[in-house]
Amino acid sequence: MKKVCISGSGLFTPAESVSNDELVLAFNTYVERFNADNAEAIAAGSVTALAPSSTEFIYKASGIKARYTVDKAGVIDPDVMHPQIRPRANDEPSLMVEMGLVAARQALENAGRTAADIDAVLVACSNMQRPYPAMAVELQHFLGAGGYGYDMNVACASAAFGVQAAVDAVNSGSARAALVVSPEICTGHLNFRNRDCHFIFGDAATALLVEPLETATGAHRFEVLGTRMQTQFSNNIRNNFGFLNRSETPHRPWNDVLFAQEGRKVFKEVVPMVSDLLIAHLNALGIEPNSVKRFWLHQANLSMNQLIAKKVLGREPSIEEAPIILDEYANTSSAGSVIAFHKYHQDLRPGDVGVLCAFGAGYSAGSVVLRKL
Ligand code: CO8
Repeated sequence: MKKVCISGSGLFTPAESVSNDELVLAFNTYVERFNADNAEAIAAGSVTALAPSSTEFIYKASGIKARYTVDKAGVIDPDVMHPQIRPRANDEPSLMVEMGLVAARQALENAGRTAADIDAVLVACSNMQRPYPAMAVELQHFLGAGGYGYDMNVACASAAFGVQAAVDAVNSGSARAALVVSPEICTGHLNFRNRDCHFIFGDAATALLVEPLETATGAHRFEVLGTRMQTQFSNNIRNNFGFLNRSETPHRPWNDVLFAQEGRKVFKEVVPMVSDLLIAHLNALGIEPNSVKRFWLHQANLSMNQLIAKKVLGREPSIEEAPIILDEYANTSSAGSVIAFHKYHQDLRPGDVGVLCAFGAGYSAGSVVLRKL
């Protein structure tokens, strides 16, 4: 088996950020209007009054302070409450590809590579802009790469599963080098009128380059010591959007084809699943958890990350050991753990071990153990 490494990473961050205060103002304006418009029915008991959201709750419950979005104006307009995106002609790059290209080019540059050096492009993310042609094939085209591309969706764990597929492809020789690109426009699938989840997600795109260790030349290379993936069916995080929506009779209500979750159940069930996975994976590789210098964890909830790291280490993690980006980015689904990796890997020393770990709907979880060269 060839030794394989991650030799470069890239990140695209949208220009506009929405603070909790701005988001809550839009939500509460919508709530006041709804309650005023339905005052009689609320008084008669046939409609339930909506409750306001709060900045304090959002930060305390999740650790999120802000999120980036592809369109701030639409998200914070109480009459709209979703991003508004210009429809593009078929020969223009789609928005997801435009975001993915920035991250992909940066990953190539950081690895000292060009598009000519790769022959696999995997677009691995939760939210695909369309079913076909594959986003990956479009990205491959605009990047100018040869070989092949395909899309894969394992929700928030997509990037970890993408790394495993890329490692397998490079190992087996089916690709010389492979890019794993995770463009996420989560705000497009978020119900900004649902108090339970209106604050959770943001938009971003990431990329990782996977290539043989022997020939990699990037300044920050990480040998892939092992990958381990796990899935377990759950309806606690669900999105019913799909091509059969048109045919379902009667039609589902619009809010049933957006993101929905039972947040508390997810928290309780995913923490043990992920910590057990990490402990077992490190054990199998003969690595003592306390010798791991960094955990680049999926970024959904601050307390969840702290608890997972605590279960793995047997003590509280420091912020350096398990860095947090969700205060600034919120949950960017598959991009989250890679954003943490991208921003917090340059200080590691040769020999240091780190774990990239992503988890989410499915349930799905993936662990990628890395050693700095
Ligand atoms: N403002 C004020 N109060 C609120 C608000 C709000 N915005 N929302 C809820 N409350 C109230 C509730 O009504 C409740 O009141 P009461 O106690 O009177 O019943 C109280 O606050 C507590 O509510 P919760 O129990 O819901 O609050 P939690 O402490 O559980 O926090 C969280 C909610 C933050 C959602 C938390 O449960 C959490 O983060 N859980 C983990 C979720 C998670 O990790 N999910 C992963 C999802 S990502 C994924 O895999 C899918 C990817 C797909 C991407 C699609 C993009 C759209």
